[in-house]
This record gives sequence, C-alpha cells and structure tokens, in this order.
Amino acid sequence: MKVVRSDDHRKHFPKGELYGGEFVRPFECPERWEHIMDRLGERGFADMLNPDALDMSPVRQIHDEGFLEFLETAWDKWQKAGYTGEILATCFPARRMVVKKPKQIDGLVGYYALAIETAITSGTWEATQASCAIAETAQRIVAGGERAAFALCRPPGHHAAKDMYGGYCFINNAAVAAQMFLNDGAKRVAILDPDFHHGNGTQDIFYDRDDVLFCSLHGAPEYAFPHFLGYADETGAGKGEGYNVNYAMKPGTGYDEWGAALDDAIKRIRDYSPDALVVSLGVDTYEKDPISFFKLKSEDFTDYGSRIAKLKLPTLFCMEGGYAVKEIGINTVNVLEGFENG
Ligand code: 5XA
Ligand code: ZN
Repeated sequence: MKVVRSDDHRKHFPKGELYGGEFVRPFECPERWEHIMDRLGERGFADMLNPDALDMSPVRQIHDEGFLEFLETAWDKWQKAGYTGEILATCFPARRMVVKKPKQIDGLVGYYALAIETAITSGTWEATQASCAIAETAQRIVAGGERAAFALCRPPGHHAAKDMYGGYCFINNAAVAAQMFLNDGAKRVAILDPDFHHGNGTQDIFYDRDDVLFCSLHGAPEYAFPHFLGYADETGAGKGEGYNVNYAMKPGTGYDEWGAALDDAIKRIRDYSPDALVVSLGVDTYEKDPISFFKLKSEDFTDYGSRIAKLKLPTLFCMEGGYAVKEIGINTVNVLEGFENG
C-alpha cells in the first residue's frame, strides 16, 4: 500500500492545549507522526510519496469561503492585534446570542472555533494545506486504480465542519477526498469513521446529501467530545435522510460491542453499494489512549482492518486521532496490515 506523507506537518506544533483547566503540551503532537512513520518502516511499507501541490477547488466545494479566508489570514491578524501567544478562542456565540460574523480577530476566532483546545500558530495554515494535499494525492492513487492508499494526514480533519475548526482539525481531509471521488465520476461514496470521537465535521458537511453515506463509531456525546453532536437519532436531513449513521457507545466499550457496531456499519455500506470508501482512521479507541474511554487492544485493530477489507472497495485511509503515542504506530499499521491481508 502506498503511503503519502509530508514533513510539513511539523509546521503545526502549538505549545499549549487547555485540558482539565491547565495548559498542557498538546496531545496532538508531531511525535505521533514520527511513531507511525517508524512503524510503517519496520513493517515494510516502503512506497512513500510526498504530496502533489494542493488543489483548492475540491476544498472550496467542502468549506465556506469566509472560513478558508479566516484560516489563511488569522495568524497575521492576530499578530497585527499585538498578541504574542498562540491563537485560542475566548468567547463563543452561545445560546440566545447573535451569530453574526464579527470584524475583530478575537470575535472571528470565537465565530469559527468549535472548541478551545485547538491553537493556531504561525505554521498551522501551511501544515493544514500539506495535510489536505496528502489526502488529495492519496485519493488520486486510489482513483487511479490502486486497491488502497494511506494518507498520513497531520493535522487531522474529521471535526472540521463547513465553517468551523476545532478538535485539532482545520480542513476536513476525508470529506475533500470523498468529494474528489464524486468529481471523478463516483455515484456514491461511503465514509467510515472508526475514530473514538464523533466525526461532527463530516456529518455537518454531508448531512443533507445522499451521495455520501457517513457512518461514525464513537464515544456517546453525553460523555465524550465533541459533546454536542453524534447522537444515534441524527440520521440525515432532506434527501440525506438515512445516510448518516451514528453508533454512540458508552464508557468502557470493548471490542465485542464495538465490533458489532462495525459489522452493522459495514453491512450498511455494502447495502449502499458505493464506488469508493474513505476511512477516517483514528486509533484513539485503544485501551490506553489518554483522552478516550474505549477498550480496544492492539490485535483488535488488525481484526477490524480485515473486516473493512471484506467490502472489497477502493479504499482511502486518512489519519485522524490517536494519542497513546508509543502504540499509535502499532495500532495504525495493524489496521493497514489487517486490510492488506484481509
Ligand atoms: O478525533 N478527534 C480527536 O481525537 C480530538 C479530540 C479533542 C478533544 N478535546
Ligand atoms: Zn479522536
């Protein structure tokens, strides 16, 4: 399986994340990428490519123009305001407030952010563009006839909505790739999101569409980030009704229950009969993940990779979350190997 990767991910490295009332070193850190690369190397994934230049046209099909302009210019505006720290939101349009786009940078940050843990720094936009270029290049590899490709995206993407960033995500890489399959002539595309967190951004983007089936397996929003989306009764709207499927699971969920949800998602994907599959590959379902509460073991990742392979679809894996840094490489590569041998 070809792997697309870029050193430019290092340009996004915020110093701090607000967690439990303290500023801590961000869980989403460059070493995650290094560990995955090391493990890919150890396991013989030698076909590694840098991405082609980013094509903004599919990105514009997915994201709001004002939002993209914000991501591109936020750092300059922040500096011009005289701030010396990293960009963090300090206020939001909460209930019964007016959701009008402000002109001043603090207001803009609150308008476009969905969570405060995600800082923007000087290199965030460049790293974000590289991450999306990785997904685009990997999509072209699969669209060109390869059975699968792995897009080692960093920063990740599945929380990024049409016009919101947060949960470490800025551009929704998986959504851009799905749109590219459609642009290439696919009639239907499925996105399977086995990351521990609900893919609220992907849901937001495709909620009223029937050309993309979205299935997300995640920690129930009563207990888990992003808290305000991801319930099982969110099933799509308008012609998208029935094409959004949420499997919200409780703290302590192990592989038996999780695997049953995966099997159901796989069945729905098979029934949908898509032309391509995009997997939002997060491995924060792992039992030792520091910010999650599922109980998957390393061997379960191999098993579920092989279950996904049974769909026999052209498949693009886009990297999302996973913070048990030591094991992130093992678990990620286990999915890919499970798929290849499945
Ligand atoms: O998949 N999403 C993540 O792993 C990010 C979660 C951020 C929680 N504050
Ligand atoms: Zn996650």
